[in-house]
Amino acid sequence: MAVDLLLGLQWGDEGKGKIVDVLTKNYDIIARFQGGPNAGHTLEFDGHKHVLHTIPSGIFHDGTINLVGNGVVIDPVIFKRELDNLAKFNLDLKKSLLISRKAHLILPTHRLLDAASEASKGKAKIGSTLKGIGPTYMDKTGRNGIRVGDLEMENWQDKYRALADKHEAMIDFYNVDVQYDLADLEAEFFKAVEVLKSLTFIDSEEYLHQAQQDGKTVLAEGAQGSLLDIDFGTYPFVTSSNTTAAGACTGLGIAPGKIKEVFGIFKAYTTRVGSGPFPTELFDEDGETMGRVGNEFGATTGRPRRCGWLDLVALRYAVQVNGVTQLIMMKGDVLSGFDTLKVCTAYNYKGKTIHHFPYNIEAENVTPIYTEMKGWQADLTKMNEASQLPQALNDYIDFLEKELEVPIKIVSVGPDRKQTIHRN
Ligand code: 2SA
Ligand code: MG
Repeated sequence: MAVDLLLGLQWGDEGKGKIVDVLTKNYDIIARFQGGPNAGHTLEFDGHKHVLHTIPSGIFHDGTINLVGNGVVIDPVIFKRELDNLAKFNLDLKKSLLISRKAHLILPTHRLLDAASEASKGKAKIGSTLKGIGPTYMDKTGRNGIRVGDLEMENWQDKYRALADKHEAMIDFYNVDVQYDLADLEAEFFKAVEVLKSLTFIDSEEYLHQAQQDGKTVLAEGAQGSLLDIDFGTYPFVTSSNTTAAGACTGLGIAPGKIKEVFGIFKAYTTRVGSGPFPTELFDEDGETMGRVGNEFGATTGRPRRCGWLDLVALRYAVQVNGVTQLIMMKGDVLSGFDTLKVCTAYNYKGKTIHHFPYNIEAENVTPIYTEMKGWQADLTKMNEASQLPQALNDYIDFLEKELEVPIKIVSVGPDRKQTIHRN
């Protein structure tokens, strides 16, 4: 019996979907524990490319159970769309996709509130994906939310009406230009709720407890990244859930002592989508090259991602907060062709050299201090064994392992399942 976690260590989009898909064969259950359809997990295999938003990344594996945990927020409309996209695979979703009764629902008005809130902030906007994530978690902690389990009750629509009416008043209060036709949105929502109800709702903490008793293995799949954590991220430019390891305990009902491996996944460089500070961000040709070669566009919104050098100050912080036991490095192939690579190992913070991640990383306080390393030229995308990796890449990996004090066990050299190198 064991629960392992897989988490993004940067600002999201590290490639979690691909790695969960690669690791799935080792687990009986894949569980999402936080976030919602703001996530975009991309999987590529057999020439197909799939983006999942709410559904766990083990869905394409026969015999794997996929669980949407209590910490997740679900938009029935987007969920239905995901299901529609899966239809051609003939999966037995009634059996392989289970949903926690305690997961909260994203209502159409939550999405509208998200838009109104962002519009009211002007230039200071968070850069939200506008999926209603913040307002839904606000209703959860404000004790007003509607949960999946409510859909099994007679009177849930009364609860819905009261909450949606309140939201409309709040939207008016923002006094910004948000156009909508609630009747249309609600028709779509209620139709999607019926589809959601055709799936299996469970008391997921009890289910996971039993599964562990029966010797089953669980992989908890994180969404977004550690630097977007509501507590430890670059607040307020964060998402509204705990994306770090502790979130798996509260988002699934798993006791801390049950967690074994914590897989931390990071890109060989750094990206960020949305607003907020980013010390190693590049505005030059190098940053442009990373974005182009790495195809750095949001999987949910298509927004171009900001790119920059690897930031070991931030990465070390994420490794600490999560208790990472194994590292997985993604997209090393994107750095092929650079003569010189830079890695940020410390910050100049208000004139002093520091090695920890400070309260405020705004550009006026923080300048990255870089170590330069030799780049590699070889095309990595056809490689599948550690012995094939160029020396300069091995040096890069050794340097990171020394700085982070955690082994890098997997190096990914392309989006396909097959482009994955295991190191011992
Ligand atoms: P939100 O939507 O309210 O949670 O946004 C708050 C901040 O969190 C960031 N955020 C993300 N950053 C990277 N990837 C995310 N998911 C999608 C993907 C993003 C996309 O996987 O590609 O398609 O644009 C994600 N979700 C939230 C967001 O940019 C805000 O800074
Ligand atoms: Mg993503």
